[in-house]
Amino acid sequence: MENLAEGIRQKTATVAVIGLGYVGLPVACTLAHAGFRVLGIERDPTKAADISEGLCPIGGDEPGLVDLLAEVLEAGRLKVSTDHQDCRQADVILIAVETPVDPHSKAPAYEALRAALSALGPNLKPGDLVIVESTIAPGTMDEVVRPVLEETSALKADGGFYLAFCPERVMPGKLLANLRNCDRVIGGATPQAAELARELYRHFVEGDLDLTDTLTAELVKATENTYRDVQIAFANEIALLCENVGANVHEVRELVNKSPFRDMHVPGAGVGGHCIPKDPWLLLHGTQGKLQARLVPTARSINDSMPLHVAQLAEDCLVASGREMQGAQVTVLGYAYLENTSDARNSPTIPLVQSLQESGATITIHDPHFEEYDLDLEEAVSGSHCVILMVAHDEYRALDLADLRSWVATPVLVDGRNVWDKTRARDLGFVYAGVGNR
Ligand code: SAJ
Repeated sequence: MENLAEGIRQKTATVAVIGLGYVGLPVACTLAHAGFRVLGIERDPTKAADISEGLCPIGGDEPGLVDLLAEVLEAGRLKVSTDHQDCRQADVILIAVETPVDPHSKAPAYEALRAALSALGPNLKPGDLVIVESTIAPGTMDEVVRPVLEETSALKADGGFYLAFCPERVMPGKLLANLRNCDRVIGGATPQAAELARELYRHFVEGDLDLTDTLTAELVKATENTYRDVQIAFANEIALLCENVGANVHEVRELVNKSPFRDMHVPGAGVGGHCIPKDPWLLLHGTQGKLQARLVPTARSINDSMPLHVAQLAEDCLVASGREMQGAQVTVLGYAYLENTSDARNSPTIPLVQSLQESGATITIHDPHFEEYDLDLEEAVSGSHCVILMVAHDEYRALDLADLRSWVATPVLVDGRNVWDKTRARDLGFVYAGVGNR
């Protein structure tokens, strides 16, 4: 153990990162920038080739990542391949592959995780350190990760190799900043493994590094994202309540948050991304059905219902303007799940568009962060009977409502992210409805 600890302290240890996505690529670049020799293992050959060429597959505004990738490739400290055998050269291996849930059963879909573990196992050497960063259901380190690695490596995780779980806390748009600034939880299969992992994260994490066991660390990550989902669901329910009584939820929220110990989240058109919509199911999966959870699934259903609520607002506004959804031209502003990103994983716009199409509307999607939707805004809106804002991109915040008014055929505006002022919109002649502000 001491040799590896020293190798990590002196940055003479070689690090492999399996999965070069939103989590793996920034980590690989950051470790290479810190001075380590890093092997990036990416099973998608096109993506691996692009990254080797310095083409960053992560779109949207990602401060510093493109330059950092160029720097570490230039310095020869990051090498990218599709071959898991290269892990044989590494002393530390990080796993950052996707861990979705099955859309129907909500059970974890660990295909990518199991594939990475099975490919790594035969290339694991005695004394190596394996760190899982992907968000997983509580119990997965003991029930899946450890058994697969022990079986495929013929080594034991209590001394043969070291095993730890250090969940990522990255967010698109802040990938490198979050890596540096966020506190991190490190769960060790053994205390020694946690210590070794801390040695690694010390090189780039300026936040706290809290050591614990793997089950606690698994629970911390799944719980912190479920906490956010439940908080957002509460805000969305208050938004629906405000619509019923004719109040503005955003004014209510602002004043609620002035009272001590309140931090009401922002209601809106839905919850997307690779994390918040699925991590609650990972959390519940850990209970193996022993707990009859009520709050967490209810929060999920409230947040999943918001895009359909936006569709209903649009229908109501069209009817108020003497039209129907059937045959209407509708323009949807925003395809991403989060503002100023090009990430559409579980985007609320997807179920919205599906619902509108099922009601007979013709849809134009506009989003400057996606090549296929990066249309001229005036053209995308011209002739439209209804404009629905789903994502608060800067481009839409900067839009003058008077211009929008002059472009549309029927002045109907549905604001899913409280970007525009209701009074101004109505003064311009729009039939306006906002989530929580009708
Ligand atoms: N949203 C709301 N209201 C809010 C906050 C968010 O409707 O008050 C919506 C957003 O529009 C988006 C979704 O929820 O559609 C998720 O937004 P997010 O800001 O949570 O962004 P993520 O999913 O990229 O990041 C989350 C973060 N988790 C927490 O803040 C607890 C991030 O710190 C995690 O690293 C990330 O998940 C992850 O990778 O787990």
